[in-house]
Amino acid sequence: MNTDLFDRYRTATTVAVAAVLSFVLGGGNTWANAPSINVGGIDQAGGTIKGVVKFDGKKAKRKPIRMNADAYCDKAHPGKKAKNERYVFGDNKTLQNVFVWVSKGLAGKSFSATGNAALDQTGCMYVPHVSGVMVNQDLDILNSDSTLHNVKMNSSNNGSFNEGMPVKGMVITKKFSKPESAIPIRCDVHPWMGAYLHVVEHPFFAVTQQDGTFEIRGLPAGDYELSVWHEFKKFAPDHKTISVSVGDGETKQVTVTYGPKKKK
Ligand SMILES: [Cu+2]
Repeated sequence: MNTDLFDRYRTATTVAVAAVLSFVLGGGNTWANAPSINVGGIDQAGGTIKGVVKFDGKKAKRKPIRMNADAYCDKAHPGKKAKNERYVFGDNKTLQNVFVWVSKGLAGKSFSATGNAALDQTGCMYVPHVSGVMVNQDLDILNSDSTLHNVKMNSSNNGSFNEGMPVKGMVITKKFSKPESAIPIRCDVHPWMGAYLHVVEHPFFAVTQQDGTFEIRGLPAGDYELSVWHEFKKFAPDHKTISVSVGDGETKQVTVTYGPKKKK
């Protein structure tokens, strides 16, 4: 997958935001969920939650995606075909693309986003496949492909849109005024393209990497509940919420294990 352009774009955004935040806050990394989401207003001295999401079960085989309906897309993956991202496992029984967020404990506190989040269309895939933005944070949707994509979001709380993006390098910017879990994003031109966007009232969320890890930094000291989401409804977590308390400068470690959902 060609992610060069996205990486450059992301790096540029990150550097710009880091510069602004360094000026305002006196240096250091101040976003909770680098690299794709940059947010402000986070207390550097706060607590950290580190975690890993495991997968206990038989790893289902990921199917290669047939992109031959569009020669551009097909050629974008020479040799190795892109695979369906509905479930992505790591080598060590881990699960990628689990969205983790603080679902309780921040009532009465307000946070504002600094910098834009980004969603790229590259190699006829969405990158990242699962991501989060803050309420009212700008989301830049980029087309890095020399082919037509249309971005269709059907949201329950934030309205819907469907816009064509015919030109490479085109960017459209959207924002979402209400919290919402897992807004599906689709492209009508390429039926295999799919992504999910979560809209959160604060910056304390993360998406698991392929090794299952995630990290939420800069939390004000306090008692919290974390929630987890994964798109494949045949999987279920051992606990949907996790209670965790952090103090200033403290790091807590949590583990969540997904497995095949038990039949009722
Ligand atoms: Cu498309």
